[in-house]
Amino acid sequence: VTITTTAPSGGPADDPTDELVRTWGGKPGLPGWLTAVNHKQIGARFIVTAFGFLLIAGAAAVVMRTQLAVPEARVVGPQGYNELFTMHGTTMLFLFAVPILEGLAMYLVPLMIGARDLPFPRLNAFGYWTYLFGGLLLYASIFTGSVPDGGWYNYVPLAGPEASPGSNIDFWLLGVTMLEISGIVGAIELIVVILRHRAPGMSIERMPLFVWSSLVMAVMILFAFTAILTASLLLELERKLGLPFYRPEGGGNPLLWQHLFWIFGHPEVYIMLVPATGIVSAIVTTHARRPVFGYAWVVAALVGIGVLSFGLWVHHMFTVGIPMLALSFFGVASILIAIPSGVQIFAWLATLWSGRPRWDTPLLYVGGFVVIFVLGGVTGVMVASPPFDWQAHDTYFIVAHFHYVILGGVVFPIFGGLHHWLPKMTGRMPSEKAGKASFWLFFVGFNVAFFPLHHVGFLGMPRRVYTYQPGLGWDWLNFVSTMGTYVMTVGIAIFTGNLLWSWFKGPKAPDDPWGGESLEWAVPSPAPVYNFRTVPLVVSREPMWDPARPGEGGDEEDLLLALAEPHERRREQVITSAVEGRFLGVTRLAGPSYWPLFAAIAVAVLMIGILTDFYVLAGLGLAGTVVSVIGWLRPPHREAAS
Ligand code: HEM
Ligand SMILES: [Cu+2]
Repeated sequence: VTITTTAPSGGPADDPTDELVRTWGGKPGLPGWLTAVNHKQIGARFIVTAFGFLLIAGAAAVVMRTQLAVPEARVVGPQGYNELFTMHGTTMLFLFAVPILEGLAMYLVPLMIGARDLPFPRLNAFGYWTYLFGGLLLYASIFTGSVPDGGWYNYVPLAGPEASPGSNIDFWLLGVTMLEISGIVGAIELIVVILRHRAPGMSIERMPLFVWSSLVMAVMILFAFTAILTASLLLELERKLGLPFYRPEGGGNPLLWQHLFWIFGHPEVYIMLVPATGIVSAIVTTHARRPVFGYAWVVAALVGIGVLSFGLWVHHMFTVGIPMLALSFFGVASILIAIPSGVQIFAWLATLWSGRPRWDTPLLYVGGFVVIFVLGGVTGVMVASPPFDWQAHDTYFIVAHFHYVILGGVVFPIFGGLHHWLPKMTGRMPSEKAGKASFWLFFVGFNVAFFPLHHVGFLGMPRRVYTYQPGLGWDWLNFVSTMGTYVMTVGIAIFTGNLLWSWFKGPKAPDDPWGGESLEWAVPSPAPVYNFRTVPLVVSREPMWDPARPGEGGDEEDLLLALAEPHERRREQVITSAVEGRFLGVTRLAGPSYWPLFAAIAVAVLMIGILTDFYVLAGLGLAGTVVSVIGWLRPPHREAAS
């Protein structure tokens, strides 16, 4: 492959931009939609679908809080309540938080590192379809009347074949298995693109912190999702074939489930939190208009959290009868993780302090995040101590604690990030007025909804109860909490309305509306399908704040490696070295194809076959998966001919 440096534009007849669109674009219409592989299209689908699931899970939460507003209410019964909290928790974690964060990373990371697409575009499309079908499978349980009801943790033996003979738990295990596959696929894409396809010159210490956080998230997903995938498959084997993995009568051990589950389940919290802090770092840098304070410390904190979080899982099992020494070990480790989290908080505060912060909506959401997350961290240190946990275990104190951490720590940054990056995605600006209103309603409503739950937990109210008796001192606290939930719901509705309005009707966005520092702001809004006309050469950590901004052309510093001559119509992407970001060569990426969609359908058929004990169907699904994968790997003859 010849690498030439060319001027950014040719003559009108040979417009390279146009050729690039034709090289990187997809088919028009419905076929184009079904065969799409571009990282921005797939990323946007993840974001939109996950946001839809947030609204569904939020609606389930509103029903639960309405049921709990007054004692002995009859909005739902005990079985309905079990189903609601199971679907709420499962949807929030597996269908909303992780997919939206992976989707944001899929969308933004290639733009931030100067790449044109993710390294395995068809695999990426497959990841989206498995995610969508996994979610639909989970929700299809509504139509068969067997909605998962074992909590998002599905403890055995209650989730085992004897105590849960229906297919409720099978829906959960098989649906979530598809979501796990999708999560792992996304993680592989992100790891490879970050380590191999950064623009030349972007050494590892010039990577934006959002990219760092995406890398840590992806590595964590690889390990954690493998654990839950294993756990679910073993439980499904126990349920369908009677293999005794978790049943003591056959030599199994129910605690094996808890260990495998929490080896995934604890890191899961940080899988969401780490990229959320990456969003926070990006917003703080841009809106404080200053490079982030203590970059190296923040990177160390991200990596530290990633490693440490795999050593804490037993704090979810402090009450199951663990030896004293292990209790102390896991208690101390749980307290330790507050240190890297604190390092990041200080870095952001120092950046804001020494910068010139502009309190636009994204930065407001960051402010809300800091306040709520610190409160969640304080209660986290409290429950990290086993004797305290023995008291608080399974009470509303825990519900309050983890909603402070995940809602404050994850949803606030995501909302800030959506407001921040939406102009790049849609080419239109959201309304600041509506954004600020949504923030204050969400922030105040959240605290009114969840702060009283700490106290009602101390008064002994257990979690996962569908109702309670009057006169226990819980009544007014629950009522206040439910009112707060309604206020928060209005805030979320305004936020959603603002996004939709701006997407279709908002004023046109400039390329760089906030004066950002990283490369995604170098390209037009919305980003063109090929991202960068020529590959940028990176010489600093904040390329957009360099005297010679990339993409403006003219300067030598600015430019830029052209790939194959555009008229050759090859989807090419540079390969660089993992640490220094040295240019190593060029690779070709696959183009649009139906095969990823077929493969995901086949996987869904396999799952439905297992679910319905219809093993011929399962066999067909398996065969279809193999055929589809062969189809998608076949060399693209037709493409070469054109
Ligand atoms: C939109 C505002 C939210 C409200 C009003 C809300 C409310 C609730 C309620 C009432 C419960 C049931 C408590 C019980 O009976 O034990 C619950 C459980 C739970 N929530 Fe939320 N929640 C919200 C957002 C979230 C978010 C954003 C996440 C995660 C990203 C989340 C994750 C969970 C989990 C994992 C459970 C435990 C489910 C289980 O025990 O199986 N929630 N929430
Ligand atoms: Cu934990």
